[in-house]
Amino acid sequence: MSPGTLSLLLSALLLGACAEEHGPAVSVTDVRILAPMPGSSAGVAYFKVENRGDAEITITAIDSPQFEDVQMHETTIEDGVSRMRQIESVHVGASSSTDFVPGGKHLMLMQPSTNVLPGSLVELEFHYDSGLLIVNATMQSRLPTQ
Ligand SMILES: [Cu+2]
Repeated sequence: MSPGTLSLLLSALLLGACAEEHGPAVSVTDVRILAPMPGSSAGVAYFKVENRGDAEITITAIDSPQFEDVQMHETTIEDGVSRMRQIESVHVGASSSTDFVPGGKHLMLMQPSTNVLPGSLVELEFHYDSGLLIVNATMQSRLPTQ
């Protein structure tokens, strides 16, 4: 083996280690899935989408095998009244993150395809640009708002 070949091999190894250390560019963390309120059939999910990459990503859809209808929504206050509307896509800038939180962007989980109860595992499939990210979280029960 020539010294040149050896140094090429070494740099390939170093590059590999580097890529592993940085992990995936897009991740979803702090996932909270809440069961429907009494009298409602829609669950809700909150989470943080983190984009450590150097290009903006666009989330075009989020699906779940446990629900027939999953919609991204955004709550806004108009004339002192809280309203929510469906949003078709969500952008997450390079080296940035977007939060889905109560009172802001959130995910509505509607028309359960199985008997989803508190304690059930729910899978969320995030479709963005050419990527797909799957996360699982346990549905939590919640008390009605006071
Ligand atoms: Cu909503």
